[in-house]
Amino acid sequence: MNDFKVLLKEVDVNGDGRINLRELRQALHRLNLPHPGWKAFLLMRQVDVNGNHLIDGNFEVKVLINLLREWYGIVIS
Ligand SMILES: [Ca+2]
Repeated sequence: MNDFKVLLKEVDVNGDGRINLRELRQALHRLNLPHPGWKAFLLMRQVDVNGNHLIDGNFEVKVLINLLREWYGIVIS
């Protein structure tokens, strides 16, 4: 498990193993990224492939990690 997944787990406040918009915003905030609220909204729109308003499953996490690299240059190994 990499650091980002650890972080996601930490911000998974309700512990259901999935990340909602509020939890994503907290994750961006913890990473000291600018405009966490707005960016979380934009990220969720792209990452939530199955449209259930949660980041769930390895595929969506992978999409999220790719976007963080594209948008912020954050490399998560
Ligand atoms: Ca989803």
